[in-house]
Amino acid sequence: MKLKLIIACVLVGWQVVASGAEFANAKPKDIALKPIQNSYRNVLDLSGIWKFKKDEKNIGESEKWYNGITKSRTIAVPGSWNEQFTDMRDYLDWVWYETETYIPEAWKNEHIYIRVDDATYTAKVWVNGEPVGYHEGCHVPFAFDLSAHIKWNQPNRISIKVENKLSPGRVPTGNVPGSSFGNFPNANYDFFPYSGLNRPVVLYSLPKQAYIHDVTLRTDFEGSTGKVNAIVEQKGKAQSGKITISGYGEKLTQSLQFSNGTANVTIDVPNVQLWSPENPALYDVKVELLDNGKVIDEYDLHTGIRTVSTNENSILLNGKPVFLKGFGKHEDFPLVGRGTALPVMVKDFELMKWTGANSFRTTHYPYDEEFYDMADREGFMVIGETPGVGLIFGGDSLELEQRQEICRQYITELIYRDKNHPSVIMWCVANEPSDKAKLGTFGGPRKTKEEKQKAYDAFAENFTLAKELDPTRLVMYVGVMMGPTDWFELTDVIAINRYWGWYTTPGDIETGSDVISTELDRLHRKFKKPCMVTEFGADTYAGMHAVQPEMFTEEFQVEFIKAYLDVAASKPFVTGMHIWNFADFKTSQAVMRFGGYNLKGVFTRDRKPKMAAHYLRSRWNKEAKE
Ligand code: BDP
Repeated sequence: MKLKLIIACVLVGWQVVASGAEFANAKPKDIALKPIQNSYRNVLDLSGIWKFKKDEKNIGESEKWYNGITKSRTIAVPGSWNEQFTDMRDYLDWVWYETETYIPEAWKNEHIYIRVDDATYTAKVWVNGEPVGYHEGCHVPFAFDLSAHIKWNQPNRISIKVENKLSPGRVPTGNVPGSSFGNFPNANYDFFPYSGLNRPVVLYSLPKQAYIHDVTLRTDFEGSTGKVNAIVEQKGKAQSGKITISGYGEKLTQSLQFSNGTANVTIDVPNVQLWSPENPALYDVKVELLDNGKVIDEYDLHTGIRTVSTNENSILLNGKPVFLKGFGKHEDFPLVGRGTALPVMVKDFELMKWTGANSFRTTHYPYDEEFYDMADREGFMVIGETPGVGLIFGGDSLELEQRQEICRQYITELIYRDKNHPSVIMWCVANEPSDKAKLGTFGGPRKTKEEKQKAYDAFAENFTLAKELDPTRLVMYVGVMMGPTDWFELTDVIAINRYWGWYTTPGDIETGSDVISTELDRLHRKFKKPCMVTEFGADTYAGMHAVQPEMFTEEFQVEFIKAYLDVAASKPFVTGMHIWNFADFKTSQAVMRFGGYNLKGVFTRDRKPKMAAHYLRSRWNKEAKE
């Protein structure tokens, strides 16, 4: 208890030092609704060319760079800085971004917010030289109220200081002492630690008198009647509101009565069109706030009516077993790094559909929000993952507490942000967490019994939080080879990443597939839950061939994938197979990463198909017809 208190005090102290007393911490609830443009709300996208400057010595604040940076260079936002400059590929320390904008006169009587969709890893924001807020964490948005800092009829300066240092107290972790990962930069994961403002920065306005702060839609159905439960939260004091659901010949309106700022209604939708990959039926949802009968705010979104559950063998969508065919992916592309690149996103959906896939996991962090809208429309089942990759339960207790804190924050931010997407059927709270005392999944001593229990309890807390925030979806984590299996007690689906025949018994696909087969049987026998292999694959140098399959050739990749898919097809309790990876991607440098790339893509990094992509296309499309 005493220790907990000390840790908490140190943590609070750390935050004050790190963020400065005047910087407010971001509130996760403020990102619950994506900014939209309609008659009551406005959005001003600040994407474009910004000023940029390195701050290697961290002197920017004492030299007041927030009053304007001098001798700056030019950077594109969104985009990762590591790709844009010849001297900054491995630079992960402090930098400053700056832009200026006028704010429309029409926003004068509104709340004005800034939303940064991704500042990896920590960010401090100033407006017109005044501190506004601080956020820690990668690939999740944050928002701050700027209303008090705006200047009218003149440019407003927005300064954002960002760094992405790899450290054991962060999630994902990096620079862990004694780590056996062995890569540079020394991240505890293989994808490249792309840094900076990877996604758009927008300003947006919300009506002054009252605005819709959150909308949570939960769906169900009985017979041919769909049920949409809507929980609407307002800020301010609108007298009442209404919600309208329309689509497929129906237009259903219900009034909203608020008590302590929240209204809760359930709407019956007759002759429901259920959402599924075969029929991604979406209904329009309009939420309005009213004052004396006059509309004062409106939020527009969509919903797909569907349920998700499991039985012993399968994930059930709308009560029927589904098989998840697809990939683990990355947001990764030449020149943009991890930056938002909408044509690449559209192409990826095109190619996934071309292979016959119906699903993907947002490995290893939440993606740009456009992905989820697209998945809703295109009928993809998504496993939404937090940035909890390479999570360890070793280190000192302060680091442990810091990691737990940020994991809880990520789960909250992820669920607040993505909860209304019918495509998202499962939350993944961590990829390959390890209970070893040291880092390096394959190295390091196992922890003592007490330490293991502590790790289990901490991990269980994350599951409980996810279930509390969203009782309607499945919750899982992904287990690592040779990792703890007792943690599967916590999950709805047993998900494992396996490379038998690649990292072990390299080149021997037959032995590898025997091992995965036995292991799947054992896991299912023990836990009686549906199983899926969330990663399996082989590095493949596009254009390398051999008559007899040999590691790194296209033939080997096809045989490896085929062997694993055949094993899965023989087991009725396997509910999905995700190939690692959709496309080759940039990594830190390591002996196992030729040229600084993970080459397990079935497409090359520039999206050309390897033989395996053609193989999947013929196999998965044939299966769809059977
Ligand atoms: C898995 C990780 C994934 C790696 C993959 C690999 O989850 O991020 O890229 O191994 O080694 O353990 O290719």
